[in-house]
Amino acid sequence: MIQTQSAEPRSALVTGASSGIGAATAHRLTTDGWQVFALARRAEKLEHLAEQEGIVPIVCDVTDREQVDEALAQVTAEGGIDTLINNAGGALGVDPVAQGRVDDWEWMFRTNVLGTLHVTQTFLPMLRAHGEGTVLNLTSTAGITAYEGGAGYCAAKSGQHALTSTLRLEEAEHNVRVIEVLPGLVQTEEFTAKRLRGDTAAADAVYQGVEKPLTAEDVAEVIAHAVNLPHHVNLDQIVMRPVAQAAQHKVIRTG
Ligand code: 8X3
Repeated sequence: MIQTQSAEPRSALVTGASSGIGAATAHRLTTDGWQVFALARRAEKLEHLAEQEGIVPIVCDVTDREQVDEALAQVTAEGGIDTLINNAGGALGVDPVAQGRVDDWEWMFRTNVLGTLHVTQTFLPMLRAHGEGTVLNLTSTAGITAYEGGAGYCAAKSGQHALTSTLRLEEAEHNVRVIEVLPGLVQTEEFTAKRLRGDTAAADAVYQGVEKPLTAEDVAEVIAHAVNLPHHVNLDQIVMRPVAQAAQHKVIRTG
């Protein structure tokens, strides 16, 4: 049996930590004894995390390099990290390419791709200096499979997927492992509602009849497993879906 990583205290930065997979990951890691710096854009959404021991909330928009630099200063002052979890991102719109809104595409590229770039570039020197650094990027099955109405999101996640694969090749010589988690259908309070511009009825329909979509906690469990493994074990790419979603186009619905 593989032993999990040593008892040495671990410390992670989690972006997009105010809700969904980010918040669940922050909670999950603290239960394993990690210190977690929880980054999010919205201060009021971070308040509930501040109450949990082991979590240091930091207000930061990952698309703003100056704010990311300020986050680095705070994390440095408070002991640093060995693990970076790039979770911030999201989807906007389900339009076909013919009608896709350029603003939506730009937002998706800024948050998913450039946000990951800003935070990764900023924290890489710290991760290299640690000697056993880890970067975990939360992408999506949309990054490896196209589907109708998904072009903007698929393109952004595909870009983040390519960034992640490249980073793994480049950072191995610095002993920084690079993990990619690619979830399929995950039901969270915000992801689909935001994508569908607040149309909660349409958002509910996405999950209708799917008995058990993945939850944020399911994904957090997998992330925790991957980063708790001994550092020489690199789970390169973890594709995870609910059993009811055999493929992007094949979702089993009951009722
Ligand atoms: C979300 C997965 O299937 O909505 O990252 O594109 S999907």
